Amino acid sequence: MKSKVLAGIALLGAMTLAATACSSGAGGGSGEGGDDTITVGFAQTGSESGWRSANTESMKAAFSEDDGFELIFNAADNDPAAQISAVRDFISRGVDAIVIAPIVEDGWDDVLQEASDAGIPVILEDRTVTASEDLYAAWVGLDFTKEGVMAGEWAAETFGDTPTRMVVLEGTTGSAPANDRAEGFAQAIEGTGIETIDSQTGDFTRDGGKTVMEGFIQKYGIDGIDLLYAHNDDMALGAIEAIEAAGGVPGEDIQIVSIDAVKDGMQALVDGKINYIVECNPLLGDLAAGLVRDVLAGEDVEKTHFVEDQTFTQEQAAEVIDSRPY
Ligand code: GYE
Repeated sequence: MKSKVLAGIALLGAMTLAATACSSGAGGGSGEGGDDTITVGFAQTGSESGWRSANTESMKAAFSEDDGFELIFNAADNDPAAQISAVRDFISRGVDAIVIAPIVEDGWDDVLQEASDAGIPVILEDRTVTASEDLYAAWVGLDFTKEGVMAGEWAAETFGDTPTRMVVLEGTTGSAPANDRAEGFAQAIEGTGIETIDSQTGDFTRDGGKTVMEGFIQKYGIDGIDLLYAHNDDMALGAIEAIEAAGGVPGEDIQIVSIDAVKDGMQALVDGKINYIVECNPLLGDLAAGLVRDVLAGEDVEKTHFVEDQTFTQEQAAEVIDSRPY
């Protein structure tokens, strides 16, 4: 509601500006970069996964020129120091607002304080930080702990008291989704027969998942592993390659539960190579752009904005796979 009203106001503003530009006759020449253009610096994590590609696309579509934005996009290739430098660069360029998808949770206090001192509001999307809430205007994203709980509940129901040897492919070390998905899953499997025999980071990438899974298979053998919990689909997809290369049948010899529900992951679920997927919705662009507009308009916005996720069995995935936008 609020953002709709604001969009109306912005549109009126744009029309006024267009009218002024016309009446000033030739040579206005400022093109799309008129005064009402909102310049936003977006510090993306990198391009580690299918989820990330869908998120970047959603952000670029929402922060488009047609919608009155000039987006300065930076992808930090999963390097926290490079991401902080990108934010410092946005501050020195004097952007109107900064949006960050923080690679890791810690280490944000100084640069967020610098943005605040420069009077530039920061909106976080996707991942969270440990810095004080006072240092950013709002956050929009998913409940990663709940995602872990939902994945763990499936594992608890599937394996119950049966002694089960589980390996875990963790997301990027120090990232909010890796921390929270581990915690939520652990809560949900407490008291079951599931034992974590190994857990290592695959950095949310397909290659990382493949390499780490190869190591697990070498150490425990296909027969020594019953269950894989992958913090995202891409790592599960890499692990599937490793299991197949070692002569195993993913989804049968080793059951797999993962998080994201991107196209390739859903296809593997339909094919029976993954057994269960918890969704993580990457389409956060419109919500982030709405928050930027509201904050710049001086609106009071809620600090945290959770987007709902769902879960998919193999049958459910088969029903929806063709209609999903990512
Ligand atoms: O699950 C993973 C991506 O932060 C929620 O990052 C995001 C995670 C997502 O690389 O695929």
